Amino acid sequence: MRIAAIRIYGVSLPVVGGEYRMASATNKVLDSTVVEIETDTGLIGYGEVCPAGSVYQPQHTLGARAALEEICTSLIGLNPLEIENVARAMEAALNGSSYAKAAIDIALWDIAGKHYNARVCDLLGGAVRRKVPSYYSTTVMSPDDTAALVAEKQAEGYPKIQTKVGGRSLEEDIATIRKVGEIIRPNVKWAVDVNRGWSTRDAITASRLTEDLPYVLEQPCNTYDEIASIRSQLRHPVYLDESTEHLGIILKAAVERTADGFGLKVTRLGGLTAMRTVRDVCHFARLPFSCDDAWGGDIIAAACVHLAATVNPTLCEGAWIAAPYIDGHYDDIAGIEIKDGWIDVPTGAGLGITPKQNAFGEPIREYS
Ligand code: 0XW
Ligand code: MG
Repeated sequence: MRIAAIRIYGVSLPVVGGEYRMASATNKVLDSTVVEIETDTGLIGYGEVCPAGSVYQPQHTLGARAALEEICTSLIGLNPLEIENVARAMEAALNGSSYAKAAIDIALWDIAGKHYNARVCDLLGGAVRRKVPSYYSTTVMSPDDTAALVAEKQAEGYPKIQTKVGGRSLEEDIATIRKVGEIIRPNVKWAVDVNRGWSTRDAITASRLTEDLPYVLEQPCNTYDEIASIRSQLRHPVYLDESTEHLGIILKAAVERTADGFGLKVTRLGGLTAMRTVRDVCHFARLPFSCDDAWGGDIIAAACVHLAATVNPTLCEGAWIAAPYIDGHYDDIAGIEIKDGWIDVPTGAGLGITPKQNAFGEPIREYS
């Protein structure tokens, strides 16, 4: 089997509810990039990368598309089942931009699943369950609004809630944490995600002033080094998210015990192949992690869910997907949805997603 053509689509995903606010950025519309790989046997695989704007992390939409422009021509004619060989060809064509290569990598796993008539989770080692936990992530809001939304979402059945803070006064952040602390149920996991928004001083202060509350502190400061330097002064477990740019950081954090877990992004780490290794490292180090991406539709959501299905449940922090903030699906029948806070693992071969006719409009680039 050979790669016969690669088509790139740009898909605009307006945020339901108007905007998604984090400490680092507020987004109203997210621009996703869908990769469609067609083989000479007629099999088609899909991948997707959708950074959450251009400030959340160094990855951004136009960067992904420029990187794909550098890479795609050299992949025509390669065997898509030889995922490592295709990865080598991508490395030979372009240094870095793992997040763009991730979209190709995901499409290759989709093709492999369809070829071997297996789900991507089966190829990744096997699913340990039929549905995976998700978590609800609030946007930065007032203390009362945040607490009201958290109450609603935990009543819906979400096993984990992530509350966003940062990008405003520390007093309001602390008041928000306290309000949520009044209503969060003991059996619901809780992360406070600062999205890089606090100085080391703010992080130490906020953690100490709320030390009675049972949350995990996610990416409090901008860099790994900042977080490592205050780690022993914090009163809460620490998860790294934006700092996890590559496997090396995960290894370092595991060895130095700088983090108690991770919020991971499949495309930032380089796709499902890289995430399989990261998963195994986290299993070995007994560090919990989530299987998320920054944003995107059914394709990236399916990739996250397949991966999460293979994670040891005691270490699985869930799969976050953007579906609650997106109107409609690429696949109206098997599109990925959250039901009562959990997500069914797709049952079809590959990613299990069949995009409807014209789901992405006309391609913006085509290589053959
Ligand atoms: C909640 N997320 C998974 C979605 C947004 O892109 C931010 C991200 C996070 O945890 O930082
Ligand atoms: Mg995060």
